[in-house]
Amino acid sequence: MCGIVGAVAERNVVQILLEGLRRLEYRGYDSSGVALIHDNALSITRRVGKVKALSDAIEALDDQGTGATGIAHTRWATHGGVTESNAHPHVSQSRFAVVHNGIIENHKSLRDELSALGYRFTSDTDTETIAHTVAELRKSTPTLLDAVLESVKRFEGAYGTVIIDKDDASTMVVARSGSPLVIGLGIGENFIASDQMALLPVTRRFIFLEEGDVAEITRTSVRIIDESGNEVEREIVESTVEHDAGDKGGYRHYMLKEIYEQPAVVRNTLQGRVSPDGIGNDVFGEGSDAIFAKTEHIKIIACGTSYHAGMTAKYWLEAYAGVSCDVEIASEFRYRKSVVKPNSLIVTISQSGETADTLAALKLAKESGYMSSLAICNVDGSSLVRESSLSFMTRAGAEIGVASTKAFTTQLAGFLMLVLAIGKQKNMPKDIQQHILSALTELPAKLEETLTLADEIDHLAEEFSDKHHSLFLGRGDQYPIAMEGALKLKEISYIHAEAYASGELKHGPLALIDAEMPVIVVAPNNELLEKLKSNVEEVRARGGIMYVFADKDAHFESDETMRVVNVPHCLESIAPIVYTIPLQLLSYYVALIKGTDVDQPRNLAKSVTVE
Ligand code: HGA
Repeated sequence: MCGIVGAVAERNVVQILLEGLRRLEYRGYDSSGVALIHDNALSITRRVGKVKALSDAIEALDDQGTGATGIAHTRWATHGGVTESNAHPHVSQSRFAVVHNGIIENHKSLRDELSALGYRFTSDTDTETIAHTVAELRKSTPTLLDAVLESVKRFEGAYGTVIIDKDDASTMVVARSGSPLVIGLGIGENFIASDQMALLPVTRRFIFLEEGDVAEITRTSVRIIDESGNEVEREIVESTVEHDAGDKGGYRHYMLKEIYEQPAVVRNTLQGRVSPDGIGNDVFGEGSDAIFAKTEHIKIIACGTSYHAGMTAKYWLEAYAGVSCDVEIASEFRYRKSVVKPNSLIVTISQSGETADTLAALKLAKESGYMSSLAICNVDGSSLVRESSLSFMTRAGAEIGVASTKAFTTQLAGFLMLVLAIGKQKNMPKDIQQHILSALTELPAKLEETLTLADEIDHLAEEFSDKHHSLFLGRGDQYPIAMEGALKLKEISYIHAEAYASGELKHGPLALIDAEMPVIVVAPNNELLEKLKSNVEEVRARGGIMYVFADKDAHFESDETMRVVNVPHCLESIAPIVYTIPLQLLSYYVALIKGTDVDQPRNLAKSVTVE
């Protein structure tokens, strides 16, 4: 999604801003731009396409981009097409420049009001209303900070925004409501960004702004006004994030690197939390065991891949720990009236911890009377973690590929630990506990073994090169894995893929089966195997071509209608995690053949900070 970087310094900040944008590139965007103040003049450069196009354009300028105060942006369009005039920064009165992440929902009425006052709009974006509103209110306020404090009262929707004024290069003013912003503290210079990742080359000291905060940032000072209008001090956090966005570690794509990192990051996620003897105390945060003892129901809220992790967890929590659980898409939950069951725990899942819909759902859940909240997240210090009572870090490390891989498998490992932690409080049968402990102990090695299927899957992928549609089938806790497999294929190869619980085949999708519609089946050797085999026969009888990822003991044989890939045998509870790997590899190799942009697929963005 959109990225913001800003700086007030004594030195020229243009390269800092461009490097910041490069570090946010992985999130997906369509255009970018920079505004710099130099000698009381504002210079704006914007380009459609990659940041490289922007940096080339800046290099070609007479002064090659000069300014000690500046703001920069990568845009993922929500309002207005992908054009240079819609790219940020937007400017009012040749004086105020604005970058913005989010959506100003009342932009139409603001546009009408401002146009009536004589402001001329040069873009189709909602963002331009911020620039003109600030310009208008600056006329009647003593400082830019005051003008922004007045302006935000008029905005409805979500924003993280940064505003500079060419007549006062000493200051930038920022406002956060529903879209994250972090202040980076330097020595004699200060920065702003939508993600600390952008500022790691210049500082490791950060202030995370909270909802409703407006801040005035100069080279040597930071003033923060909270949503009640009080000046507040916020904690300075020393970042521990280690990340070099430029490092693919010898792999062709970040996605492939991240697929191969899974054994190691799953091992990290388990480290010190679970041993062959059992799960540690309060692994999900201080007081978590006491909360789990009282928990009678779990509500899981998430989006996209994280939602599939939640769906898998529902099968596990109910089957193994005997705790009732339901799972809901955040964007649905946040806009409907729902009933809170007694002693319910809300569990949110998000790789970035900044997913707008999930954050809004958490806010609603807290207001609706859930007993407590737990965030399963990959980014420490993120909004979701800060706003939840309990948290569990997945330790997947920075995930750069837009299509999530290692974040998903570490979320699943986290959920199996949650089963153990809750089960411990609920007298889960010893044999189930022992099974999960043994399964988690063997998990990293099983993932490593499964990755050796890469070459076989690479060959298989060739058969997908001319396909436009596909069907993924699974049963039980493999149904969400089939959904995740279909999502991966859609995301990066642009092949239409649907997933079905295979028992649903005859209720509709069977009508689609023919030789042009590959059917991908996940078939571990579990108690549903015979049922699944019947579904496979139904597909075969209708001339379908199948690709079956199966346990050797499931006894599937390759023939002219079926290609079988034998997945290493594993204990049942970890099978969903193990079977995720071949589906990730399949989508990756199909995307390679299709020649798509694997790490930044079209139209998609990482860290979905708009709803
Ligand atoms: N609404 C603005 C910004 C979009 C955004 O935040 N995307 O992540 C626009 O369309 O320019």
